[in-house]
Amino acid sequence: MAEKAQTNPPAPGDNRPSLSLHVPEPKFRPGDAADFSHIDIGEAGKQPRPDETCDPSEMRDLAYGLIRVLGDDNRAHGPWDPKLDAETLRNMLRHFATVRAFDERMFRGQRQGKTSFYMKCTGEEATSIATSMALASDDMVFPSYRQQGVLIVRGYPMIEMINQIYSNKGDKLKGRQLPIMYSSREHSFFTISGNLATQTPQAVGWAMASAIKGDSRIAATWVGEGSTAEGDFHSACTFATVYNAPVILNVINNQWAISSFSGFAGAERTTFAARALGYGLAGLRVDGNDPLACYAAEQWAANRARANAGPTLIEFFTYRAEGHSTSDDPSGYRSATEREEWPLGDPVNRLKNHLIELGEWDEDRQAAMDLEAAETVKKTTKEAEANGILGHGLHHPFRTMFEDVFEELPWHLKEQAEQAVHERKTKFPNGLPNEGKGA
Ligand SMILES: Cc1ncc(C[n+]2csc(CCOP(=O)(O)OP(=O)(O)O)c2C)c(N)n1
Ligand SMILES: [Mg+2]
Repeated sequence: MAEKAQTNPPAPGDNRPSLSLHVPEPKFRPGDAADFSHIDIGEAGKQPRPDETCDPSEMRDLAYGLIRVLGDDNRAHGPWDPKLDAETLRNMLRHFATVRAFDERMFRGQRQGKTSFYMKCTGEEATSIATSMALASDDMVFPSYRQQGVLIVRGYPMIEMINQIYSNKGDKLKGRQLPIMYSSREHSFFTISGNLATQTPQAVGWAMASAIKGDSRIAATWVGEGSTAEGDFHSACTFATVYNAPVILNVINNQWAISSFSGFAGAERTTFAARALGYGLAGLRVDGNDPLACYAAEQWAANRARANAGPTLIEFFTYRAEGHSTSDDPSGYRSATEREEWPLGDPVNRLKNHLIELGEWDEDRQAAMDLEAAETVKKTTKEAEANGILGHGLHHPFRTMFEDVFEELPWHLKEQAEQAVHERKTKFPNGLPNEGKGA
């Protein structure tokens, strides 16, 4: 009897099969040899490019295939070739070099204790740099935390980024945001939130407001594939399609959400681009490591939005080449050979090789560009360090944590502020160790 109660089998005479649950498991774990031969990456240049105003039902296959422009021969192929001139391609390559150098230095800075946290975008650079180059500089962007490339493209001063990462006295956000959660109204860059996917309905709402006002600016948002499992993302898709909002929903499928593989967000069942179909949205699936394909897809979606032809959901299929953040060690949960076996290569090398193939670039110029990028980042880091680094006390004064929320501070917060400052002075009459002019 006791056993029966524990296993809860079907009642006697009931021949219905017992139900079972599927729990996704990644294909490879540490120690396994990764093998991506099951992934059909298709051929560059083979995907059709429909008119930007076409009905989503006419472009169904584009949600399941992979739009690719750069072939193994390093040449651009097919109707999605954005036909960018060499100067623009070199400019894109320079942004790549800058972001890579920046990521390297900030990661090292975290290890040296200059900041508490950093996140790299290694391998995914094209999904923010090439895409944002295809937008107008005043289109409103609602990024996630791995789109530092957008700020670099928009010319946001690098020192402001580092001041924010160091939470120092130059930090315009006054240390109130986690490092890398930038914000710049002047660069039409919405404040990054750590609460995953909240930016997606915000982007759609902004796009709706832009249309209501009769403005010409569109909105674009970036969200990780893992975050598409959040309810916010689905609300965003519903509002976008219902009101035909001028918005682009960029889904960055880097196949991992910290240590959870993309299967937990639905990747075993269908593509992320295919989600678009259920909502009646235009859906594109793109080789996210192909800078030309990324540019072309974003440009297509921007043209569509500007023509009031509707929103687009774009899945960029890519791979998170490094750890999730400085707090993560991927060797604990995924195969070490995934990065080298990943079939879509490295976006920086692919663009570089394309320019070399065109006779517009060479390895010496690349080495000089990489060096210059590293020097610029180093110099700017030194400048930012003069404003303080983590724990050196050169942060915004302690009491400022009570400011900037209310136009006039309510009495109870005034009391709390006074009490907090008083207690701090009592406890640390000479200031905190290493503290500058705080409190
Ligand atoms: C609502 C919410 N849930 C969980 C977290 C913790 N968290 C931070 S990043 C992350 C993984 C997100 O993965 P993905 O959306 O694929 O983006 P990626 O990091 O790969 O760029 C999680 C679970 C969070 N910040 N917010
Ligand atoms: Mg991810």
